[in-house]
Amino acid sequence: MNPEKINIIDTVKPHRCVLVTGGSGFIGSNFIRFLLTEADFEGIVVNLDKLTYAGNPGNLTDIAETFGENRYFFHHGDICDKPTINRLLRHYNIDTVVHFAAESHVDRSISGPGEFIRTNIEGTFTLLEAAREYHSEGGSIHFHHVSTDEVYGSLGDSGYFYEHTPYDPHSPYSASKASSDHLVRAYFHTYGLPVTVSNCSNNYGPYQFPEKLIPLMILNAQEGKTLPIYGDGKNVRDWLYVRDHCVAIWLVINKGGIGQTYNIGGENEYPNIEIVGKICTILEGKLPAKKNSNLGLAEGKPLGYKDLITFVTDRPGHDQRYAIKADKMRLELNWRPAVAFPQGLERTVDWYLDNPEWIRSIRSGEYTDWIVKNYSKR
Ligand code: NAD
Ligand code: TDX
Repeated sequence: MNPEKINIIDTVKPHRCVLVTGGSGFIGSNFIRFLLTEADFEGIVVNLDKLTYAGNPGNLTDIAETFGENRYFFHHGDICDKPTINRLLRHYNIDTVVHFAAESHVDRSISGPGEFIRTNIEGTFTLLEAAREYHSEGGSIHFHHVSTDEVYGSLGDSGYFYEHTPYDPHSPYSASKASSDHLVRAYFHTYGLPVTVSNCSNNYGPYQFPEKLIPLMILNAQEGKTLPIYGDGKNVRDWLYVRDHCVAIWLVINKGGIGQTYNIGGENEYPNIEIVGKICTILEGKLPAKKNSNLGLAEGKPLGYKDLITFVTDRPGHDQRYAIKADKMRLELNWRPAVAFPQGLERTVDWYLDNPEWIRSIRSGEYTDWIVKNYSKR
């Protein structure tokens, strides 16, 4: 039996229609694929996505072909647009909202925090207001909010983040996510809106936009570009394979306590420099640098992928270490991450090597043309 196959049939509530926000992004698209192809779920998925630079309908082309017009519906829209959300909730009889939509990249939040405040705080508020009204009219709804461990701040060499760890966000991104978490819990306490919240560690896997550490390093190395390491490279992150995260979210929605928060971690802590070293080693095995014409063989050029590593100025306010103790997930919901890091990282490298067309489309931004093609006719 495949140990990664988790049977949650006995736990599934009779969901009919799930609204996924940000379903064209990295985790959202993996979640929709999991729900429609692997989970014990027979309902409908509605994906509401604004298709920012990070949202790509190409992440779900196969899903749209297989389930479109039947069990998968895409709506191009903004979570700050309340009339649209009101219409979707009622039209589809939504009973579950899984809220992924966000501005998600810390570096972008440092150079331009405004959009983070708008989408992550105002957008979550708008969704909550719409859900509250729908609920007060008798609509049965469960609101699951997807958040991050960055809300807890930074750890030293020891210790872990627990659900009860006080919030101490340091970047505009984490401050905006912290604010949205508080709003979600406030709607539970004040209005009785049925909510759950999950805070997870760094995800990795297929379809991640190549601005985040792992895909950026895979693509840069493959293309013979420098591998920029912020500061001394000793900052530590805990890595969670995206499918493990999707399984955990679905368990929380089906078995989690209403009003409860669950921390989801990968049990995979590594300093950044080690991660980049591992990526270089895997790539050397699959596409030896000496045979990669992007690196060049001329004198003075790099000999191997590790020679591309370049230490650069540190990220302002760079959190030192994140680490989650996922005891509550383990003890209450019997969940543990199934994918070991070496296996997950190799799978991820393979996926990026095997999908040059996806990378080309992401790089060209041509998926934006998809919006024009599909929506200008209206
Ligand atoms: P992502 O940046 O890959 O995708 C975000 C998606 O949201 C995109 O499809 C984008 O088009 C959409 N979006 C942005 N603004 C929108 C708006 N105003 N209205 C509708 N759609 C909008 O993000 P991700 O990495 O998949 O993260 C998903 C969620 O998980 C986020 O809430 C993030 O904070 C959280 N999270 C991510 C990680 C991680 O490692 N990636 C870790 C912890 C938590
Ligand atoms: O080029 C780089 N060089 C580098 O050293 C990049 C892009 C990152 N880094 C470092 C910064 C971090 O210590 O690598 C680490 C990981 O960076 P990111 O991939 O940007 O992730 P992080 O800042 O940890 O935040 C991520 O995890 C929590 C997601 O982007 C968030 O959405 C999530 O909430």
